[in-house]
Amino acid sequence: MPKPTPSSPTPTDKFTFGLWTVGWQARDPFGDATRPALDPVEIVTRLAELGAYGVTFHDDDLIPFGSDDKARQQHIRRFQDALARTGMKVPMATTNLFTHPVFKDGAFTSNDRDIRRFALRKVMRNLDLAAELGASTYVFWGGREGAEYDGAKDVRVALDRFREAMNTLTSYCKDRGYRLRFALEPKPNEPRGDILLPTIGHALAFIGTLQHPEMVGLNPEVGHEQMAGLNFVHGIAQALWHGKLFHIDLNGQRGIKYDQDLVFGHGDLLNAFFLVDLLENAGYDGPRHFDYKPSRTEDITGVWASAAANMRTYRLLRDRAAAYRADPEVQQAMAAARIGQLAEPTLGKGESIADLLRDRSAFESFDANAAGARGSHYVRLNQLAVEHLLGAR
Ligand code: DIG
Ligand code: MN
Ligand code: MN
Repeated sequence: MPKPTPSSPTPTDKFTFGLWTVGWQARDPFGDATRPALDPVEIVTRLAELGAYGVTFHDDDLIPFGSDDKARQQHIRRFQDALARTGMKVPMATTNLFTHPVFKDGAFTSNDRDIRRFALRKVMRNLDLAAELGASTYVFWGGREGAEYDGAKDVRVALDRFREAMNTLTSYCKDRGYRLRFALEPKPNEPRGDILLPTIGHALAFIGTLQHPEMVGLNPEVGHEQMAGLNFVHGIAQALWHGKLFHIDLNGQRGIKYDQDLVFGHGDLLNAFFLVDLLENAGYDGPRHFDYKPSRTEDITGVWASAAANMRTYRLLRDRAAAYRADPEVQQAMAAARIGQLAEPTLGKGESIADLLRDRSAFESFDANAAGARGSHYVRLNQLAVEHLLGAR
């Protein structure tokens, strides 16, 4: 029987939430808000009570767009007091470059140069606040960087402007000694018909062209890759392989449809199981950040229950994945599937191409039919994972 998972998370689990998640008033393109706005101080307090480690925010989540300096300072001071009182951290911050109509055609890649300059200044101001609050990661989700019509945006030129923005902002941080790393968050579409840097792969390629690529990594979101029909575990594995998993947005998505931002695990649960297995075994030491929306159907009680559900599901999956790896039958099934053999370099130590060409067992006398008849036993291995996930082992 699996050992019971303690019900309450603690800050050592490093669970964090965006202010905009539990604070979402549930307004959508087809309906008004179903919930009242929440005070950031209440969000910090309630999430701390639930066992969270920290909160993250967009500038406008904390300081309403257009606030004067006096109001700005009051909002910041109240937030800092709540952080001090609860011990909650702010590991990540980001900029809202998507709500105000000024950004309707993008921020860094708006066709209007004055809007691009406004966007840069808006980010710079929040980079200052992020550094002041001790954040280590700054996320860039280009939700409005894109187009609905192929003739509206020359993507090559838009990428020039996106790169110019990244180079300007990384230089801004370096000049000020901010120990912030940037994390790009890919998404294929919504709210734009097509968003630039739509997947982990596109973003990785873009990072390689930047002036300070060492400062820029990824903040992949579960549902965003899955909206593109991609396997999130594979994407995270490649992000880790490149050393570029700087942060992560955990949530749930049920197939290729609008961005559902469900509770973590409430979408593809088996993929979530292997994601937690990967994060816990690959040495990812960043926050386990939930970027989700409490469903519009929920009342405020449901909002806090959904926040707790994210953390409990992650902890349950972490325990089930540990039991899976510790299970002798799983270890036997892994051996039968020759999982370990993949880690063995294909060429022997010091073996040259000439050596390989001389090795007749590699080609001339290789029995491809016999090799092709081997079984991989992956189904047995996956069934064991399913049984651990179901608490049946
Ligand atoms: C949406 O998935 C985006 C925005 O909420 C924010 O910019 C980013 C932060 O994780 N995720
Ligand atoms: Mn999303
Ligand atoms: Mn996100």
